[in-house]
Amino acid sequence: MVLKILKFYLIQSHKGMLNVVFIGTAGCGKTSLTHVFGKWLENELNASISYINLDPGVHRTPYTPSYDVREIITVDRLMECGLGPNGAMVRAAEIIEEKISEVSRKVHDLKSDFRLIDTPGQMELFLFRPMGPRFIEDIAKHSPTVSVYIIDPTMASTLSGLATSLLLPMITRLRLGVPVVSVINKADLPEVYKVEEFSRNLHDLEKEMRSEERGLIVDLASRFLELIDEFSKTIRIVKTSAITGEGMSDLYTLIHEALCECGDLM
Ligand SMILES: Nc1nc2c(ncn2[C@@H]2O[C@H](COP(=O)(O)OP(=O)(O)OP(=O)(O)O)[C@@H](O)[C@H]2O)c(=O)[nH]1
Ligand SMILES: [Mg+2]
Repeated sequence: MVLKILKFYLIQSHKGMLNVVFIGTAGCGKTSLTHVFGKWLENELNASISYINLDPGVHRTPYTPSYDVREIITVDRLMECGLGPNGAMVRAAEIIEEKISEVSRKVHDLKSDFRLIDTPGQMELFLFRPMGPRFIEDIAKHSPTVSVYIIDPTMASTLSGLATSLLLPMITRLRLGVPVVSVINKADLPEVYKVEEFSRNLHDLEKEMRSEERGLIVDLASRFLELIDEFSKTIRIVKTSAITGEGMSDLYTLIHEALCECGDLM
C-alpha cells in the first residue's frame, strides 16, 4: 500500500516518466537486474515499462527491448569484418556515438512510467567514452534520470576490492552528472557476507595497507577512505538479487530518495 502511494507520487510528479540507467562492471548483472526490476515494477505497481538495450554486444536479452541499439550496429557484425572482440566493441561505440542524438530521440519518444536502460557489458565504453555522458545529457533534459551502480560482490570481497567498488559509483556520478544509487547485486551469493563485514570495518583497509606499504600508497589509501567516508554519510546501499528477486522494493525506495534529495520531485 505504502509503495503504491509512493508510485502515485513518483509518477504524478514526473508526468509519468522516469529514466533508470543500470551501470556496472562486466557481468555484474545489469541485464538481469533491468529485467527483474522491470517485472517487479509491472507486477507490484502496475507500472508501464520501456526496456532499452544500449549494449551492441549482447546476444540475447531476457526482456523484449522497446528500443535496441543493435538496430544500428552489432559487435558480431564488426567481428565478421575482421575486428577482434575489443576492437569491435570500441568501433561499435564510435558508430553509436555518431548517432547518439537519434538514439536519445528514439528513447525519448517511448512513453511509459519507467524507461529502464541497460548499458554495454564493458562499463568503460559507456562511462569513459562520450557515449554515456552525451546520451544521459540528452535524456535527462526531458525526464528525471537516476543511475543505478551495481556492485558485484565477487569483486568487492577483499578490502581493496571493496574500496575500489565504492569509488566507482562516485566516478559514475562525476561522469554522468545525474544522481547515482548503489546496490550490491548477487545477494544470494556467500561473498555478500564478506562485503558486509568489510563495509562495517572499512578502516581495517587503512591498517592493512599501513602494515604492508609505506609512503605514497598509504597516503593514497587514507585519501580514498576519507572520500568513501564522506560519500557513505549520504548514501545507503541495498542488496539485490536478480535470481531470488530480493531487494526490488528497497531499490525502488532508493531511487525515490535520490530524486527527492536532488530536488527533482519538486
Ligand atoms: N547468483 C547470481 N547471479 C546473477 C545475478 N544477476 C546476474 N547473475 C548472473 O551473472 C551473469 C551475468 O549477468 P548479466 O545480467 O548478463 O550481467 P551484465 O552485467 O548484463 O553482463 P554484461 O552485459 O555481459 O557485462 C549471468 O550468468 C547471470 O545469471 C544475481 O543476482 N545472482
Ligand atoms: Mg548485459
